[in-house]
Amino acid sequence: MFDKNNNIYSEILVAKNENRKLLAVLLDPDKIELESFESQVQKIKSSAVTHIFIGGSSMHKSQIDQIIALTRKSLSQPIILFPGDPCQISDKADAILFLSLISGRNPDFLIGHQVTAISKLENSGLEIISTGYLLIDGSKQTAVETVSNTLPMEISNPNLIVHTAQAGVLLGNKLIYLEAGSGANSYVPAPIVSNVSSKIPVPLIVGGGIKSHQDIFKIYQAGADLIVIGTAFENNPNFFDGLILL
Ligand code: 1GP
Repeated sequence: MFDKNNNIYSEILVAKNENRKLLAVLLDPDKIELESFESQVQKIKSSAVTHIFIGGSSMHKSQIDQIIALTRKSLSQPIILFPGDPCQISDKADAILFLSLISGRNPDFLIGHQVTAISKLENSGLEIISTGYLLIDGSKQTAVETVSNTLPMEISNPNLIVHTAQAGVLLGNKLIYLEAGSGANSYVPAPIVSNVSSKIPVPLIVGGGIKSHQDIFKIYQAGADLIVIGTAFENNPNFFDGLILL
């Protein structure tokens, strides 16, 4: 049996309807040093972060359960898996972005890993949120591109990006995620975010290469409902200081 509750998704929908912006911090278990993790958690605690995403592109499971336990001890935000591979699924989280890499044409990342994941998801209690995931060129080869063996979509063809997002919604995805890749040199351009946002009824997540508060507000203004920050916080534990959401 799959968990039928959709509390986390419902809250994201409510926030979208109220035009309340959401912010996720991405914690990559392979990059976390357990010794310094508690101080990172305290920084998140005093920040505007609304959701915790856990995951990465690497194939190693490493310390996911432990990271979730430490996170849950101090933080009340929902913990959502953002897995690069089924081995990163942990039933200790609250929900999972059930991703399909719809920008690519690699069947493993469109349906293969999803099928493999079922035995772990069934009876896990995780809220499962189907998410159409689009990798967009961020001027740097990123881990998603390497691991998935797919090319990012060119920003010179915005119509194809919009149509892909629309097709993702028609296929039943409840979220669309525009991803420039972790550590991208450039984030998804605001006009593309705006174009996609105006054409889809579901909440829009944007991440990859967002490095300043100014970038964050620009992308919110363009229509993102939830922004994901990974590298900027890894590089600077004070990154969220002074950031107040709209
Ligand atoms: C990656 O969108 C996330 O999947 C976050 O990217 O690490 O560049 O913030 P950054």
